[in-house]
Amino acid sequence: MLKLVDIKKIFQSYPINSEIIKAIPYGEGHINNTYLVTFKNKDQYILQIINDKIFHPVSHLMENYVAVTKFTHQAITKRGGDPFRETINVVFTKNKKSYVKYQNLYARVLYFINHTITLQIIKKPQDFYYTAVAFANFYKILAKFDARKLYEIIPNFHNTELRYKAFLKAVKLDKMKRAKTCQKEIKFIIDHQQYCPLIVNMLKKKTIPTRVTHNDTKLNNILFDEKTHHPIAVIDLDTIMPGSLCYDFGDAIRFGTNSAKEDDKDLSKVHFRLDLYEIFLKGFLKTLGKVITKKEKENLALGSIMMTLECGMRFLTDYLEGDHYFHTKYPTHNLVRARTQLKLVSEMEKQYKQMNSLINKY
Ligand code: ADP
Ligand code: GN1
Ligand code: MG
Repeated sequence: MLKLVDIKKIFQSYPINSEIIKAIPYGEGHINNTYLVTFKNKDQYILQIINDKIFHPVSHLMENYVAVTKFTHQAITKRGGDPFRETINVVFTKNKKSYVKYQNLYARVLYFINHTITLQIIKKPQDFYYTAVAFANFYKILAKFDARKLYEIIPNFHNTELRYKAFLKAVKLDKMKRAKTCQKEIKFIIDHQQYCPLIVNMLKKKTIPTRVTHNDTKLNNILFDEKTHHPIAVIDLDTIMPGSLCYDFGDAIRFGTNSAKEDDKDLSKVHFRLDLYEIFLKGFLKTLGKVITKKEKENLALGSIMMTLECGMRFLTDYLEGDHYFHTKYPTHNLVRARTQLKLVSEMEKQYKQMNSLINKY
């Protein structure tokens, strides 16, 4: 964790004429380190220490980030919205830079969107309907964004076939000697390998289009108004790259339809909620209208299973490799996460027919 003195030093690069009175760790992200920083004059900012092992070079990441946020800012202004509330805005340094290097760290500062909350689990179904509407509107905005302006900051991010190969390699190397503790999970993934190339191949054959997508459509990457629970902004824009709508839909389903937390140790609490799937599907399809193709629609249920399997596989790979990717709080954290994902996959498979027939309903 950063010390207050270091946070103060980072902010010396920024044109803010006040004194920091408080800085607290903020949010539940697995990748960056996020702080809420409060100044004496009551201004508040989000400070993020960028995970430069994952996002590199940081200059490319921030070029993407600035391009996308400027574009969304303009689109929101055009539609008469509040561009400082409905999207992320980067604060530039005194030297007009979008990030600073401090010692061996890379930091960026964002305008804090206040009076908002993030949800880790759906309690009111309507919140999930609005999550779908928020993401779908975001794609509508980005449909006009020129994908050639973006660096593929994590190449093959959702190439499930390559993720599977990386998983097999981690099992074989068994660097931490942990494979013996997760034989059941390893077998489950191997038994489900047939899913891995399906969407990648559709993209390759252009059966479904490659679009500018978010690639991390977790419920906690949406800010909701703290009082009305209306969706305010789509955040966490580090992974915006060319991708598939089926994956983005699937990732939102993976996280949001879970009746328990992503890292619940009690698997008896973890269930795939078909009712929430239907609500999200409805909001997504109604908002996207003709933007989504027939083939994409047909593969939304498949995308949900695949993203959940992929995520389970990624957590287990990281567990086997010694937790170098996702932030963990205890040694089996990634294994616990993998288990919830694999349980969800098996429940989705049992309800696959219903998942598909609901698509025809909307
Ligand atoms: P990570 O990649 O680690 O998930 P995020 O960009 O999602 O990082 O930020 C982590 C959390 O910080 C979010 O889930 C949200 O709660 C909070 N957050 C991030 N940016 C803002 C912002 N501009 N205003 C308010 N809250 C924010
Ligand atoms: C990470 O950044 P965060 O916590 O929103 C990860 C996603 C995973 C997710 C699993 C850049 O998301 O791909 O699906 O954890 N982000 C990156 O919870 O790898
Ligand atoms: Mg996040």
